[in-house]
Amino acid sequence: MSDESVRETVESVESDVDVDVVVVGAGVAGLYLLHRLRAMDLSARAFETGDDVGGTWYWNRYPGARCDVQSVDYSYSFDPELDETWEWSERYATQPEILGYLQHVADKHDLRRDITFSTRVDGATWDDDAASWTVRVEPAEGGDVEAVTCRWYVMATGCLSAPKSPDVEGHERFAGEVHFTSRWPHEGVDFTGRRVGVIGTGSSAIQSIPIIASQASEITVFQRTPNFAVPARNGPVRDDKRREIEADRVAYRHEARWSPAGVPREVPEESALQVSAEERERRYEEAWQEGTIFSMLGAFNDLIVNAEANDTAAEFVRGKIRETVDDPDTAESLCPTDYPIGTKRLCLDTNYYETFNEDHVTLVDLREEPIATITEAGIDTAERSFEFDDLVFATGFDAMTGAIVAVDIEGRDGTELKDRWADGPHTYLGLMTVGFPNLFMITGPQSPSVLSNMAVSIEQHVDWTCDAIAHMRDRGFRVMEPTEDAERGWVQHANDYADITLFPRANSWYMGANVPGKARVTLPYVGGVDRYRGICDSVVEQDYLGFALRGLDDERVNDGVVARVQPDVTIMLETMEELQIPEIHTLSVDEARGLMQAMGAESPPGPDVGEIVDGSLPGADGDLDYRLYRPDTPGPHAIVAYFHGGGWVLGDTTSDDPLCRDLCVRSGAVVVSVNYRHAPEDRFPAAADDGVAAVRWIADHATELGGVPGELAVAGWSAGGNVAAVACQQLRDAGGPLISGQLLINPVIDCDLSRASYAENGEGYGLTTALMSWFWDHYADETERCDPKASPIRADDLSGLPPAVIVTCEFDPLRDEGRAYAEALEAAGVDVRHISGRGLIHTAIGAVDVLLSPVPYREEIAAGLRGFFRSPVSATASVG
Ligand code: N01
Repeated sequence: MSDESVRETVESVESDVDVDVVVVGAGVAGLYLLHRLRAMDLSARAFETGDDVGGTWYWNRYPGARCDVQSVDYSYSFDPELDETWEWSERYATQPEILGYLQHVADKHDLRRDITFSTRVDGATWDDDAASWTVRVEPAEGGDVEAVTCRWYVMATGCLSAPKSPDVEGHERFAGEVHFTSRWPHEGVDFTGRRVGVIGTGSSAIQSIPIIASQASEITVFQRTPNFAVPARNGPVRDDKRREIEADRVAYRHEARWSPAGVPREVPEESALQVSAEERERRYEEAWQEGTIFSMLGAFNDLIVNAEANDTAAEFVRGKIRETVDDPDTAESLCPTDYPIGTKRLCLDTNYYETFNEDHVTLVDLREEPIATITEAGIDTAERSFEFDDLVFATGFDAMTGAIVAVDIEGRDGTELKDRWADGPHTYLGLMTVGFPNLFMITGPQSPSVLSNMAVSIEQHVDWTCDAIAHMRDRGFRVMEPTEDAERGWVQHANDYADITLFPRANSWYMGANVPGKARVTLPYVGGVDRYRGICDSVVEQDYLGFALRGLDDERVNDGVVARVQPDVTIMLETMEELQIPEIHTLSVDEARGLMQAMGAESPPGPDVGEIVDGSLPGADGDLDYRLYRPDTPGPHAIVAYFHGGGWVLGDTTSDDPLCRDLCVRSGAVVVSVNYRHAPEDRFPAAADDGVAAVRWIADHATELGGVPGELAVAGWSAGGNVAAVACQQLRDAGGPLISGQLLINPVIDCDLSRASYAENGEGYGLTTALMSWFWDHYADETERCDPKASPIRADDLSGLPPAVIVTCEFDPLRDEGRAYAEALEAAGVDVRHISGRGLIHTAIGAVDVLLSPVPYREEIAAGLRGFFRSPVSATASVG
């Protein structure tokens, strides 16, 4: 399109609406958005229910309200002058100071002229033909509804702005004063000499209770779930922090943008379980003294993914609570025990726990005596009646989605957003949602938002949104919308990430669990600001991957899914790249073996089994070592003859140790891992012949190995899967022994390296095409490779083989041959269970205690193994 025609299109695009962009909300997000839009020469109107700017900081005026991220970090970075001239009086500024800052920004950039205050947006409807939104606004106190049309509609409504309705029986009955922390009177409340009841013990309550207690004659705190709080240690901005920022402001802000939480800090490399108890205690104490919400959870790298590690931090904080609170019963009630620390928002406190040592402060543990009803005079619990002058509801918010679905947003074909999200939010990148074109959300669900420094996430979302609008405008597109695949993929990725963390274990507002009837899903994206920013950038670099763009007579659909590899697999691949591990196919065989052994020594050992016995058995041409893993349940057990991976070149009885332990524990079977002969010393068909000989010997010696005669499966991973598959064919042809089943995990099944999975995954996912060629070259001559003893899929007859469990992984070059074998076996009448590892790579299943995303597959594999056997087999223990 020529520049001239682009301009004409743009003009015609823009002239048919009242305003280019409607923005809902004039908080931190709305203000910056207005500033950006103005710089882009777009007309914009923001509507704000409050009578001034500030959003969260306008409404949350309860005593003690402060930010829990240091103010030097929780501030805009877009205006260097502002950054240099605004002085924060404290590390954690009070609500009035933060509000003053936002008012100053609005004044400095003359933003108020684009904002209509005291106005509520109560609906918005998309018109597909006109490619515009009609937004209905009305005065906050009621009055005539105005309709405003716009091309782009942005919800900058905040994540914690829709107060949760008070879901306590009888709440409307109370005759005294009622206050909500989220809607505090502007003139403040004087509690001097009054009897106050506070419901809730989240951040708002934890900040306000000590201050209310300093005024009230009596204060009673009704606690349903205790929270973890660490001391804020507020005071002037610390010199070291100030120096760090002033040394290089640009670099500091850059580091924040590319950090996991949006605040520069070192990322820990060690597990809490890797260090001594003394060292752990020392680091937690250091974190406790630091006074930030990031220090405690950032003390080690696994506190939010490993329950055992997490409990060390939780116990440290419980210890502090017990130390601080004099009355042991009250201290115990204040100790959270039923969710991991950090999976409910960690609170930052000033004298919260100390407050409970004062005589006029009472804690009521609602788990022991639930509220029966609120009465005219106060609160009746199951045990007692309380009378109050004031009731404070610190009961929280309908977080992340509440403020968005509070507006009746009607997308294409009349679909209501609240209906589409009834089972939880569906978004692409937390920015847009299918069926609602040109609707952007700033820090929407499934973006890092509340798990990060909001100021950093807001700027990133505003920038991304403005860049997307500019992209459309400059190319004459009027409509932008994610594709269904892209959105489905993102929701999957966000859920996959949450599932490898401990977040789902808490009934938190992160999970939507605080609002009765709300769908339970992890609302924020847990992968971190840095990773998320990288993904958003890569979507743009890939020409807006996952979006459909439509102009007047032009449509471009760039369908696709971003972040398909499982999150922990991605992290593992990144770590391997950072370590610059040499590519095996560039090494000599000895070097490769040395490298594999060194890497194996670094791996976690896998779960404990009942017993490990090393021995040897006769192979096809000499003795072979084996290692036997026995469950800790009474035998005899079914037996699995196992063959390790390593491309017929690498590996030994110990190289698949973690996987063998895992198979043993989960399946309840004895696993005998046999070290067959390796190439290039012993080339084809040595490994295949050894496999057959070993299975025969194990079958013959089942009783003495502690097995049940006749209950024998054959299993293997990678080249070991090849050995296992070949053994099944050979033994079928030889007339026995009878094999109960074959478990082939990412098996090598064919010498053809031209399948699509090689083209797709032959580089960058661990096992490469070059390495597979290296393995084949060492193992077999070209002329031998099509022999079914090397490429079992090429056997003339696949009927009569044992039932099979075949595992393939999405990002494995060997994926398609495994799938093809599963299909071929099935076509030949063999009972086949095909387990397809979504988002996994070749080495994922075996990375026991390294990767969590394959756990459900390991469980399914073990179930498949158990299904091979006639006698009941039970798993010995639960493994993570
Ligand atoms: O709300 P919350 P909040 N009966 O949901 C209890 C941010 N913030 O306003 O846990 C009895 O955390 C509820 O109990 P339970 C920050 O991100 C930041 O305090 O559901 N109790 C809980 O104890 C924070 O996380 C700052 O069992 C009921 C409390 O009410 C988020 O806002 C300051 C109840 C609600 O706690 C929300 O914090 C303040 C019922 N029916 C807030 N219903 C900063 O420092 C609810 N509860 C920046």
